[in-house]
Amino acid sequence: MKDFDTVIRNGLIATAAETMYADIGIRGGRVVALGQELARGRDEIDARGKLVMPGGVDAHCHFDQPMEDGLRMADDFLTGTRSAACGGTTTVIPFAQQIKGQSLRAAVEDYHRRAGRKASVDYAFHMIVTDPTPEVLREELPALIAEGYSSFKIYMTYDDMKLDDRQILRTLAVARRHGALAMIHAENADCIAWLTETLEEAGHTAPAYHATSRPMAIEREATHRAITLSELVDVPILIVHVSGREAIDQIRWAHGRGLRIYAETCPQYLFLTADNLGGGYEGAKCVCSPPPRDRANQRVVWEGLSDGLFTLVSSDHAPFRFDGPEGKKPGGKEVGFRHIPNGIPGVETRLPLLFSEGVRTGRISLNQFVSLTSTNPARLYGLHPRKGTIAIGSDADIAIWDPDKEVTIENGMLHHEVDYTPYEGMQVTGWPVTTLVRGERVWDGGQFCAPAGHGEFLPCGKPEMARPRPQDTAGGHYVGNLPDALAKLSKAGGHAA
Ligand code: DUC
Ligand code: ZN
Ligand code: ZN
Repeated sequence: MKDFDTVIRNGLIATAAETMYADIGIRGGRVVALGQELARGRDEIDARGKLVMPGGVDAHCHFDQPMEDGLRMADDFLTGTRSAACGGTTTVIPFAQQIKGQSLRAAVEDYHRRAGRKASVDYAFHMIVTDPTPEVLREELPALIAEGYSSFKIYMTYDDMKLDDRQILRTLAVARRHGALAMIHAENADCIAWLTETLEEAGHTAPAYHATSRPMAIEREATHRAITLSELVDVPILIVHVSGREAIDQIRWAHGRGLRIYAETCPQYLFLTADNLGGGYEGAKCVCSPPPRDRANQRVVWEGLSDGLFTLVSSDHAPFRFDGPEGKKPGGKEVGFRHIPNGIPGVETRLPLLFSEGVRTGRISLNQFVSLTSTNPARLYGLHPRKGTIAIGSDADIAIWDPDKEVTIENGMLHHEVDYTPYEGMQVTGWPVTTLVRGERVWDGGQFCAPAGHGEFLPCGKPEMARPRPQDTAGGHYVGNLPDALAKLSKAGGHAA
């Protein structure tokens, strides 16, 4: 009997912590040996001249999320995870969205039905809390956190999803008490509503005005407010899809005060600008929120990646067809920017874009690349060390890269169901040539080759990174364990948080 199911030889392994030449022995879907001249495996992969990295963890993507009437996401768990695998990503974390009036558990159960046995890479769920009723906050959310849904997103905008500040505080208090990580979409809803009305009154409804209706200032204000709410409750939060300088300034300010504010950015804020929303209705292809900014903001986002301000880079893959009545042309019509579904595809291009423009140009190191795209998201969401690293005992989720492969991105080569990519024609160097999920090849030699339904659901642990600091090490400016104090009060018959 062979010692190993698979051995990957002669590659240069890069993890978040180190870079080394070693062979990897895989058995039963896990890494069981790292060393030189390992015994032969049933399957042998020669990675000479290649980079061997942990598969990507895309911790912010939207697949088959329930939409308002007439709209539908182009990717479900089958096609979304296929696209992920072909771009070197081995774990995805999409969102189980609570519809207002629905129980959170019903939303999670519905999302499991949608996932079915369709996925080819492993997946966990974040929740989206849109209706934090007393029942949801007291019973459902704590129970679901304990069962492995240990992160949730809160929106400060979108009429059907937004929470007001008091609701956010109450929900953050639950995150603190039960060890969950809250992700915040930070844009000011009332400012967007007023700017949208004003633009419409002036007849400005083309896609380009989507960016005008959501300027940097409204993201800056909401980012600062989210930081303040997190400070009041004394719980770490993650600001998702940070788009530029003014939001980054707020996060740097918070870090200067010792607050644990994590930050995520996405390729659209590094590679696109608001100009991509121009050019007539074609601009609808790049309508997403927050919108891409300008070149000066791109540079500031790159600096934030280089100097460690950002914890992770996710795709925010939100797939809508351009030429389709369920996508960017609702009912088959070109509509005003208010009615264009927000979101762009990117689960397959996230890693190659960042590798090419980040690592190959020297803006970030190879180890930072692994941290930002795999190890940190796994740690942030309670999946590490099973995911996000190459170590003895970890799942054999591995992407083997040809670092010199030159690729011109075209939608025809991608594996999503969207009929365009915002990155059409961009030239990149470096692409994953083989992807393994728990030791099985899912992408190899230019072919998607995952066994049907190979992807497994991953219950998430309570993330260490979300753990509130003990009271005695918190700075003098903290309110302190206010939720705990309130819990004591409520036990004594007082008012509950
Ligand atoms: N913005 C979001 O908040 N979610 C999905 C896509 C988008 O553009
Ligand atoms: Zn968002
Ligand atoms: Zn999103």
